[in-house]
Amino acid sequence: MIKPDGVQRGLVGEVIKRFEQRGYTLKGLKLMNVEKSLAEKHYEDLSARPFFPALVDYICSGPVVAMVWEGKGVVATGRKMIGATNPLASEPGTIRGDFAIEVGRNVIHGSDSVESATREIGLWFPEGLAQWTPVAKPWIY
Ligand code: RTP
Repeated sequence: MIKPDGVQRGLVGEVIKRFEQRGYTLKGLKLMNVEKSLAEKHYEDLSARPFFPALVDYICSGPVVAMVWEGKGVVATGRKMIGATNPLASEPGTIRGDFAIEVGRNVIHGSDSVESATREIGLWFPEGLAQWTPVAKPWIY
């Protein structure tokens, strides 16, 4: 998910470009405003943390771009491409390492496990995903 600051700063194309160029396949994409209930559900594991109310307000503060990416190792590799939670600890070359300095404005969210991704796809895309016709090119996963 490209968070509101990423959308406001015009980083949508940059993020999509990085995932496409790496070889991942776009399976879902939408610009949307986030209801408080969805943000609270998405981050429910963090509900006891002191920054939770500010985090929910941040996610609801403007449109986000929800995306689903598919391909070999996409969850683990996607997290590497995104960088550490605190952008000051993110390596240059990662999305947060190249574009952010504030943990509370860190541009993008990525699911932290396949199980989380499955849960989050259900939350963010209850309508389901577009269907791809299988392609006979082995380098497109
Ligand atoms: P995300 O879920 O957004 O991909 O981030 P993450 O796994 O790298 O980090 P997580 O621990 O799940 O935290 C979720 C988001 O909460 C905000 N945060 N603020 N003020 C703070 O100390 C603090 N710590 C975390 C960040 O926006 C983080 O991405």
